[in-house]
Amino acid sequence: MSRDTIAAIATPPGVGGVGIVRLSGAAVPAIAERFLGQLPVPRRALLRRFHADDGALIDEGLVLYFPAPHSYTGEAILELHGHGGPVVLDLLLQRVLALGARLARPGEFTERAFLNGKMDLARAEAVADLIEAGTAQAARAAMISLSGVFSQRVDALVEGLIELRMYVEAAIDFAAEDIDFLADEQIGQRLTELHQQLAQLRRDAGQGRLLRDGMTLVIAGRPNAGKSSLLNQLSGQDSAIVTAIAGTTRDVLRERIQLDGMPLHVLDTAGLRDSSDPVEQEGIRRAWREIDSADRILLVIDACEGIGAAEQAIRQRLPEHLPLTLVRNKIDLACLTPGEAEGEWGTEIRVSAKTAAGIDALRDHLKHCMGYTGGGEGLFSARRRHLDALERGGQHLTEARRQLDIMQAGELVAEELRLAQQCLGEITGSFTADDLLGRIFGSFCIGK
Ligand SMILES: Nc1nc2c(ncn2[C@@H]2O[C@H](COP(=O)(O)OP(=O)(O)OP(=O)(O)O)[C@@H](O)[C@H]2O)c(=O)[nH]1
Ligand SMILES: [Mg+2]
Repeated sequence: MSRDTIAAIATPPGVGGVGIVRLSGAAVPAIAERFLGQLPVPRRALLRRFHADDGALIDEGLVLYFPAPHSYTGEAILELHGHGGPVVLDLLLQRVLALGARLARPGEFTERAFLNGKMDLARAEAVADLIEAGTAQAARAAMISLSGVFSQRVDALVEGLIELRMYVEAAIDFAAEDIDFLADEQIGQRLTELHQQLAQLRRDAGQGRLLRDGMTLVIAGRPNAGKSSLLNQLSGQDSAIVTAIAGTTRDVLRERIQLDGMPLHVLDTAGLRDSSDPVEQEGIRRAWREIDSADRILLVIDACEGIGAAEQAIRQRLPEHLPLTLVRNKIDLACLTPGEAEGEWGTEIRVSAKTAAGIDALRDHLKHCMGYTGGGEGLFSARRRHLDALERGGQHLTEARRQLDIMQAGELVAEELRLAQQCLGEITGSFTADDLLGRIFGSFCIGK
């Protein structure tokens, strides 16, 4: 493929011990020869002098040359390691641009690696996630994705879908001969297996996304349940106003905290009740808005009062599938033991936001919900884009099932399988729209 030769400063702006200018493309050997006098020996660090076009010495440093196709991008790559000053690096960059390279766009090196088949799209995204990782856990998960764990699981599912499609399509051909292969148990069984695998992958990817973006946790409940006190305990700060007056909190309060290296966005909201005060009404409206986009909700109740009609009503109104943790607060007044326990709604956490009893158990519970495993083994990073693709893939499998069971329509089953396969292909990039690539790589840093 003939493309421009691109160049960029690959190290961050500012001063540092070393700064790197990187080039990739077909013209790299020619540029290297003219700039350095001769083509460097491949994959060997060599000390060279860097001259301006008038012969003045710009810098002295190491050069590294990777001939195509054995490089990060799959094209010829040259790296110039100079001294890490912005002026020196800019002079080096201007020089190679004058010799025929053009300035690289953000992420263009990695985009070329993808286009040249060096890595699939999910792995390319993991490169950016690794660079941008805000916590050690997130970095580890990104590295696991980068090594191909996520992609392999997607590929295995795609393989399974292809096999099943072939089987269904063969069955359609035989149907002409009056043999009903669609009634074959195997098709339904295999479809169920694939659907389960996809659901598991969707769950794991969901955990991976939480690691990358953090979990948004909304604290909700009736007025005076102790929501603001709980936010203050979790954040370790006196962020929210706490009073004995019901209806204290109106605005949504946000705190970003870390649980063993995992980002958590905790939101305190107005107590939910019927109110005639317009300010409080607005607070309650905002509380519901946050609840609707939360990853998990902490429903706080007063242990002295227990679960009442108000809590039942709140639970009814929660978005379907929104995970919920019941927090029984004020156990210091109700004389309950702190920590995890089984209650009417299943597992609940008993705490005192006043004495901090049970708060560690709540933290452990939240870590567990986010997929914390101590070492972070196995957890791979994922993005919302991937979850959407898995979601849509799952819907096509549901539809395939319906076509099989109710309609006995082989062609439509095969078509749904094909669509599901296409959704999964979007994750690894075997099936992509051009604007998607622009969006993904455009958010990378320059020089990567
Ligand atoms: N004894 C005891 N009192 C608590 C506890 N948690 C909160 N309180 C008290 O309960 C009252 C209400 O606490 P807040 O944290 O303001 O409750 P809230 O749910 O944010 O209330 P609104 O903002 O009005 O919805 C305050 O007087 C707190 O001191 C607890 O665990 N034990
Ligand atoms: Mg409050």
